[in-house]
Amino acid sequence: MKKYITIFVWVALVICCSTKTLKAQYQIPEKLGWWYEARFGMFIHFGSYSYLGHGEWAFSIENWKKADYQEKVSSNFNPEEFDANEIVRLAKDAGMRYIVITAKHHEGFSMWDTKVKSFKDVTGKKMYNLRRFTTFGKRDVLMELKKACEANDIKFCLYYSILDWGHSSQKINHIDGSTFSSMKSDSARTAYIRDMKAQLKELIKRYHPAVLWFDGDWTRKADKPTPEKWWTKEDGIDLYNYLVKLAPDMIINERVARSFGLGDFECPEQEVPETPSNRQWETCQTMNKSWGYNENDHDYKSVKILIQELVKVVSRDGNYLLNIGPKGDGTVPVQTTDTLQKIGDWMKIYGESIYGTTRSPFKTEPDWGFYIKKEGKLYIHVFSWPKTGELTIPTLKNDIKKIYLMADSENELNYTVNNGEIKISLPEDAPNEINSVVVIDVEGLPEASE
Ligand code: FHN
Repeated sequence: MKKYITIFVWVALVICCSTKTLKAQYQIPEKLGWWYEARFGMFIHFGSYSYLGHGEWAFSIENWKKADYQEKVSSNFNPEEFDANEIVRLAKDAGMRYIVITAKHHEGFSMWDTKVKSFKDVTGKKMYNLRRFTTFGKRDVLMELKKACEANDIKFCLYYSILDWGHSSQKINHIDGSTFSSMKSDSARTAYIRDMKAQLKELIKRYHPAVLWFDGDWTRKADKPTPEKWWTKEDGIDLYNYLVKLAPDMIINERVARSFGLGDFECPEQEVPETPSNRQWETCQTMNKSWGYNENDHDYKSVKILIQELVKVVSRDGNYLLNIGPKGDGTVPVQTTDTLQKIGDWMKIYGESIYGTTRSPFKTEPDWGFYIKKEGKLYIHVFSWPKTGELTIPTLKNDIKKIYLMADSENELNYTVNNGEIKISLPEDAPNEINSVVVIDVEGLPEASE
């Protein structure tokens, strides 16, 4: 008998530990409140690489010499058709509530009129930025976008690359791909970090970004900097502390030095973590395969894939940052605007099942969709509509008030509650071919029965 009890206990332990155990719901720091509720944002990769139209890594992948790239690509960048109001309208209509735009990407071209002297072109004679290095003139595209965001209740945020292939302190590292840039010397490193902080202070004082989104922090756990591994965890901690002194309410991602638990949120990229994290997170995704405009990349993901990925991310308690790559003239590719329009069509009906929500209350995920919850509501996102006319979900501890289709809230659906299951009778046809939402109105925050 004892043997059977032992086996039973062992089996029970295996089963309970084999489901995706939810980590305890974490506390959201107050300054992240708006960000956590927003759930859905627009990423914009826009820089002199947009003029070339081969993506934002062209300088590296095409092995450009710095002088050639700056003369043939950057100096010709002329985004005269850039229309901040149109871009913000696209974001708003798509249901996006914040915008992160590249202020400086890896090639080091600054999108604003930086006064930090070391950010010059390869000759050392001209400042390497949109205002001073091109014929574009006096317009400040970051300020234009900031103003358009403010006029439309969208949060304005900036991306900044820590590594900088254009800066005299570094050279691009094709060999040791693990770090992508090599630092000339220890004194060059100290000077670069000083000047990078000066640039960041400029960005904060001028644009007051709601989020500073760092990238290009590739490093191993190098405790002592080396020419190839010149950015360390300590540097990341120091950078974070420097920034929060300048702007205490500004949100900063973990890529001040990733994988050390730094920053205010984790940012996996082009993937959805299998299990919820132990702190807030955001994943970023391209619409095609490129971040910066790539004239040869027509491989756009379907609207269905993007909407269903947004839902999956939110069901696992993440934010979704979907990217656009405007062309060199500043216009947005037609496939991008078309995709945003279609996402917006879905969000106009179902957006409330995304905004201000949190992860699924259940330990496991069904194979036909995802659960998302908020106070008083369980949103059942059904990707594959049941042919049986009935949807079965686990019971909740909460009292059920009513069950209905989000797209038809006037007509209540019949349901039964038995043996740990809620069975909901559904109409034959799905209200939405990509993702229909069934809503259960409950008392309080939805809680799984077990
Ligand atoms: O190298 C960058 C890349 O160009 C792009 O900016 C993405 C988006 O976050 N981040 C890095 C690749 O992981």
